[in-house]
Amino acid sequence: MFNRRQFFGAGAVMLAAGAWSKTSAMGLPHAPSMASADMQPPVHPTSGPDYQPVVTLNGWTLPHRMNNGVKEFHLVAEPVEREMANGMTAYLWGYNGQSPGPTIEAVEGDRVRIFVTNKLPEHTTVHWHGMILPSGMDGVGGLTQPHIPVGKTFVYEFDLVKSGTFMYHPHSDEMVQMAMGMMGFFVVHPKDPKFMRVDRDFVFLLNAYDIDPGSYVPRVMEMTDFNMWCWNSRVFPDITPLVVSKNDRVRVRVGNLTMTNHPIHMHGYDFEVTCTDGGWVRPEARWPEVSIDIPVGAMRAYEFDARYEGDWAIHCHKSHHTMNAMGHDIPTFIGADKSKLAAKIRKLQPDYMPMGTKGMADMGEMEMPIPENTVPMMTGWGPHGPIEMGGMFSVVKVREGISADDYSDPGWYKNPPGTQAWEWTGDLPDQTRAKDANTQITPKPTNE
Ligand SMILES: [Cu+2]
Repeated sequence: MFNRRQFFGAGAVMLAAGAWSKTSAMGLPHAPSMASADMQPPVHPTSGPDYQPVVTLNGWTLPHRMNNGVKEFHLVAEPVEREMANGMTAYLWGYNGQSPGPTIEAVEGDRVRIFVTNKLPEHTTVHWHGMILPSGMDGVGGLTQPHIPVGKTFVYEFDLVKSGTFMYHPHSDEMVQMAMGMMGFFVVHPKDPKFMRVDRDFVFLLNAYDIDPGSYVPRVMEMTDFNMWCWNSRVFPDITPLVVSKNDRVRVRVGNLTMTNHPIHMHGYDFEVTCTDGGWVRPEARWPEVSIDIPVGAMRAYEFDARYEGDWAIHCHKSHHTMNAMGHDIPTFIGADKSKLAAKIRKLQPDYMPMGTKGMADMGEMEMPIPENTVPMMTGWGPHGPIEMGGMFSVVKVREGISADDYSDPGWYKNPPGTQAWEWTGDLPDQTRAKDANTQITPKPTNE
């Protein structure tokens, strides 16, 4: 066991010893594990102040127990198998069976005691990003505590002095452990149930991996060239839709633990940032947005009133981030005449099809043969054809009369007659620009 004196400092030993012996008497809290990558229903409070619980896209909330007025949680850092999409599983590191770890929810004013058991093959710690707490609880291995050795359990205990949206992740071999998926959300609800109350509250973390198609383990040394752009270690078309009842007040909390910024864009609405990982934004300090840049190592929460029914896209506006694994070395062939080349290649490989001469849209439509354990670069079918997206993309589905705890997919929106883009079937005026759809934009070769 560790030396309690190192942990709490000499002055606090007596108090801490009291707290510790009570805890020991109860033993470790249960550490539930989640096998599913499906979004789990919100967990309403059973004691203390009321709050609107969050839902974690393709995730879940960690249960707790009460021990003499302290909320106790048990995180287990361990290797996990995460289903990133139907047909693709990644071998990651996470907490309690999944990556990201479960969302921790508590209330401003709570005292929390969080047990962290290390079942990784190397040491770890947990840092509570954005929390106001004693230095010795900050989880920086080597600086504020010894690293948690393999097989050991450490205890973090502190008061939640402010409400807001925080994150947790290791501060111990951080590059590797975060590249392997170790992260989670920590939501502290306001003590006043009426303060900043919403009807639906969604949370997700932006994370990125470099996983070669057909393989299972992320390349942890990658600095910039990631190929799996995820929300909660999940990619489109298998990210849970954000289901909302018309006229709900909705909050979306987005944390960024990737190595680049992500401008998150939501269609159909304008909205305001109401919270960062630093705290709530005063009403007079907010301004309207339709895209919010989420900086690296930061959280932004925005809110809107769901006045407009429909299926509204929500996605990262960096278009390479709405793609799944792809070969980054593919040259651009738009406008290139590959017919002669295709004929030559077909002599060697009869099935060869030239790709990308008119853009890449054909990739969304074709069921291309792909290696095992990967997902197509762009995919997903909507009610009107291929959606041609991947990665950081989902749909906000606003419908009339969805009951409070119902987050099940209502299917595709049926646009009322006269409110959907239609095809012009009358006369077409003379085309003054490209007369021929196959116009080549590369110079014709002169020496063939
Ligand atoms: Cu992005």
